[in-house]
Amino acid sequence: MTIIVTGGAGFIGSNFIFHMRNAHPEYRIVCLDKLTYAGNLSTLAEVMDKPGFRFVKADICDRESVFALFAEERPDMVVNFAAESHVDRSIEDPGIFLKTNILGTQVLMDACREYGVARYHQVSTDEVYGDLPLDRPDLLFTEETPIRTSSPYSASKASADLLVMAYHRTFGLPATISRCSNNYGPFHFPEKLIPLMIINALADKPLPVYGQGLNVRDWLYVEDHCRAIDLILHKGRPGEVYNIGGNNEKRNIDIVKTIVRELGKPESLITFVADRKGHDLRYAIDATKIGTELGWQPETGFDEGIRKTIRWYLDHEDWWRTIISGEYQNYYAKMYGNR
Ligand code: NAD
Ligand code: TDX
Repeated sequence: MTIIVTGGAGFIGSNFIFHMRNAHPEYRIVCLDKLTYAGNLSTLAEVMDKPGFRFVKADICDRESVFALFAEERPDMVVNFAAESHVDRSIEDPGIFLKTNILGTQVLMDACREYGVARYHQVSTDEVYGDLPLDRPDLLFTEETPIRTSSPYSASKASADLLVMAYHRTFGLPATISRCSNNYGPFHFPEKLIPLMIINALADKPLPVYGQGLNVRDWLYVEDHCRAIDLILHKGRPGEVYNIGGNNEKRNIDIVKTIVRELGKPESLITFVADRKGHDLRYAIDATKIGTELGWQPETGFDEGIRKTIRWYLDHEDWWRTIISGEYQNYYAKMYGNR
């Protein structure tokens, strides 16, 4: 069994590679990644020279390179994590989101068709459903919830999902889609809420909470997401969408207060800053389908998961210090300088 994992040098893709090597040590895993600002080879250090693993630096939009890799590897399955993934960046510069997230998906699916790949899995997001009101806790996203996107990022992910369904129906591509809620855990890039707050708090820097911090996200420990994708690959039905979520809704302000408390830092570090444009109010996933059909349930509760995550950042300072030492400083100044 050979699986091509795109975007495997990023947060969830790398965790997925580690999961698959544990769960299926006999599989060959080929990671295809462009190594954008979000991709780091140091993340894959522990598997880099191991048998059964290969890293290839390439862009999923580069048809020639992608087809050449498929011709060489003849993969049985492809899992596409490669994407521009940060909402704030998509508000600054949407173009690259459309290119990578939509056209890159097309290239991968064309290669799957050409080489008769048995399963293409698209890693999507709950953000394709738009948002839910804060005062209706009874409402959740199901797989039937209409697509209604808010940001250029979510619009690009939704476009890719529509294309995947079109390739399934028109060409019979054996494709599945998963739509997961917010992940957290090791190797999360420090532009995202949880790692950014951990790293700023450790340096006693201001903790920039957008608006009043009342927006709600449904947090899932990354390993639970990886297990769900593994199950969908092996037991999911082609043409189906599976929601994945943690049943763990939290307001941003409560997440930040938890981090501050765990690190023994003062709440006075919390700074309310200008809100994100078009900021989605609340995400909440109904994961009944994957529970009933495939027997998946989240295993790591939030209290345990956030402690493990904070511990990981304390123990892996080299990893994040390298990341925040370069271009990240320009990004931070641009995004937060006048906020
Ligand atoms: P990430 O930004 O940490 O990693 C993305 C990876 O893709 C990086 O290694 C990057 O180098 C690579 N990449 C980017 N453009 C590429 C290209 N053109 N060709 C090849 N590689 C490219 O992202 P993440 O948080 O790990 O998210 C992975 C996937 O999961 C994305 O598709 C995202 O939409 C989805 N998702 C993320 C979350 C979350 O909470 N982080 C939740 C649901 C879904
Ligand atoms: O500095 C910050 N301050 C703040 O208040 C940052 C970076 C974020 N926030 C808020 C915005 C959101 O309400 O925290 C919440 C979480 O923000 P992000 O970490 O940027 O995640 P989100 O926008 O919810 O999107 C994430 O989940 C869905 C991932 O980045 C996406 O890739 C995934 O599809």
